[in-house]
Amino acid sequence: MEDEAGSLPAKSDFSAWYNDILWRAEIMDVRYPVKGIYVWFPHGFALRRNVYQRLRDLLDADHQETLFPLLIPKHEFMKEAEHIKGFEEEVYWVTHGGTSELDVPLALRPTSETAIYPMYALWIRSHADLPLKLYQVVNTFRYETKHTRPLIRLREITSFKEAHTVHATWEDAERQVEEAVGLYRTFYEQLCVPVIISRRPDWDKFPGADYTIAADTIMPDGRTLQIGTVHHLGDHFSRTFDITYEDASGEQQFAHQTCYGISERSIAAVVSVHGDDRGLVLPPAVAPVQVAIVPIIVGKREEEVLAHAAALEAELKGAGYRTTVDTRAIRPGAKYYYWEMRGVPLRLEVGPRDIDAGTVMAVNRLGDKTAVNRTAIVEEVQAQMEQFRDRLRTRAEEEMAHKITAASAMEEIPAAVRAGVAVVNWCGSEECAERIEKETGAALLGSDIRSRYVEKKGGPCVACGGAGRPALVGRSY
Ligand code: 5CA
Repeated sequence: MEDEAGSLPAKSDFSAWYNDILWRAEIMDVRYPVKGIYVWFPHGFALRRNVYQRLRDLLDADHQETLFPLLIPKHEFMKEAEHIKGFEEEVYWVTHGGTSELDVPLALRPTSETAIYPMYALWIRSHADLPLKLYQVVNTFRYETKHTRPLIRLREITSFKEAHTVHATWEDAERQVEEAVGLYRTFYEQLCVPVIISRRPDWDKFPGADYTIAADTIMPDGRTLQIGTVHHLGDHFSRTFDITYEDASGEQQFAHQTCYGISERSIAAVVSVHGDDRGLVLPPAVAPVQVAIVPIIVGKREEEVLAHAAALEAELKGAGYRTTVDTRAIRPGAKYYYWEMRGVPLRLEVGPRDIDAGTVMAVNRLGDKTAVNRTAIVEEVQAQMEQFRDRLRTRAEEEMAHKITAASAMEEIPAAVRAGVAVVNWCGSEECAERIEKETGAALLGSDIRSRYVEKKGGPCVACGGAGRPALVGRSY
């Protein structure tokens, strides 16, 4: 086992590291024989379950969960012009039932607006039915033509959380957009993953939306990863699908809508932002195993040590910690390596000497070692977890801050985007965004940046010199 330690590529070679860690830490198996489609290992799935539980808990406060069909009839799918334009190259079609051709071809949902909204038209009658806030966690299919990558760019997105809300007015929907942005912020705070919120340029917004707000994180190689989007749909879809309600004075009105989605990119972010040369580093909130107890067995006191470890496990499990004792007949060093690779936040070592001293050796996944008091173990573990989480968050934030560079001239952009993202002033025109892209090779990702790492001051546009406002320029996944 230990011999393998050297073979996880260094994280500085991010692409190699990422590919390798997914199987070494048993997250995804990429050997499934369909391009862009991968398999969750049980350990990866346990991580997924914990991550999505955080998301569900946040949503369940004022959304209801639902489940809509995977198949969408062609005539519904083709109703909203912008939406079709955005997705037509990405849709998988089911055209046959057995050997007979279907009368109505069926799309595998690339997202579910056109599955959900015809039903919303039936369900919504009056202003009393609003707001309506539903979500589902489903698989969606997109025939991606860009380079596919596990957890990042999938043809079967297995963990698509999509929320679809309906409101009486445009302003109500706008408020919902803000709430959703807040919700995503909280979600990523829990994962200790720093995000930059910005507004996508119009040509990059969701097909059929008024505007799109995105959350991006910066990956170790400096490229950005869009890990959540919130869309104000205005009344585009309600006009198409005839989603109307009777207002207080008895008039029929078109509803206003939002939708917002998160995929397993959230897990790619956790893996990539926190992991290191030794493997995964997982925030306690989502780690499948939070505490790994390693008995140090020497000489005659084996039974005593094992009993001690079992009692420790029982106590921590009782306190709600996902705890395991590693009793395998392998050397402690091999166990350390094994649990480090899987990102376990805290390892507890107990041997005869610790028993005699009334202590337990606590080693967190960042390598901090402390002898803690056995009798107060639950409080000690809680304190250790909080400290670890805070360190993880601070470390991730510092790394992100390092990757953001202000660039006041076009020539400064290439160096800035090699390290991460450039913050430039931009006048808002597509022409200037195109020039930036042409001259620097990096894209204009967003404006109206909301991030404590970015200064809010405007200035002359880096392309045309006209009045500009801060915008993000970078290379994205
Ligand atoms: N209906 C809306 C909101 S649910 C929608 O589909 N929005 S989206 O197209 O922007 O997707 C939501 C999020 O899913 C994106 O922000 C991105 O983080 C993630 N995502 C999109 N395509 C893929 C893909 N092929 N693989 C993995 N994640 C993806």
